[in-house]
Amino acid sequence: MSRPILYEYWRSSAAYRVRIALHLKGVDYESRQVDLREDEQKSAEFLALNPQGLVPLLEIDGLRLSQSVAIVGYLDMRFPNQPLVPASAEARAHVVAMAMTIACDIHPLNNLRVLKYLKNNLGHSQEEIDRWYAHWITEGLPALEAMAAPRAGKFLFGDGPTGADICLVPQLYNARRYNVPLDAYPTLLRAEENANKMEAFAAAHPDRQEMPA
Ligand SMILES: N[C@@H](CCC(=O)N[C@@H](CS)C(=O)NCC(=O)O)C(=O)O
Repeated sequence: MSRPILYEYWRSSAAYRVRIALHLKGVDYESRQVDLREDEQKSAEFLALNPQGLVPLLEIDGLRLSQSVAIVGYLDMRFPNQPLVPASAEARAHVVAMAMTIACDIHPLNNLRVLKYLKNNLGHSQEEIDRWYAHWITEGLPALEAMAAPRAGKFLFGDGPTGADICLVPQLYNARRYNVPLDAYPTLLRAEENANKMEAFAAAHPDRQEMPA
């Protein structure tokens, strides 16, 4: 296998998910930064790779894969060491539901293009945008805490990391950037703490990425 290439941005939480999965699977990869501050995701060059104009995009096995959850799923099947979803249908549905709570119902509302639209097209102030950002996190995390608590161990499901933790850690990173209080979510904080003790999660942290000049 030639070395996979991850088109990403150091602060992108969707890319952060894929970095965690690559590290958990022990897959060496090359990072190529797409500078979202400069709108490089909308350049003709990048749109030729991913017509959606979003990072991450992973080139692997002669394929171009977009959508972080789909990429994590591909990696999980391609490299079955350290499975990222439980084997039983019922536990799998639970873990995927937790991941989706973040990836479908919190994160997209706070994406850069949404925030830019609120500011540039609808004329909202930065203060209103910050409130918008915090609102969707504050609405989503209590539900996730309630879903996770009964079956969590060291991680959101049991004692090993799953796709749900892969979505959680970047989302909590975002929440902290916007000073969203997190004390009410002990299960989520425990999972985050245990995840960040693992080198795979630590190596994927934005502070450990190469930043564009
Ligand atoms: N559902 C997509 C979301 C990807 C996404 O929203 N990426 C953001 C960075 S976290 C992005 O590229 N934003 C650029 C923009 O909004 O213009 C995934 O999970 O990969």
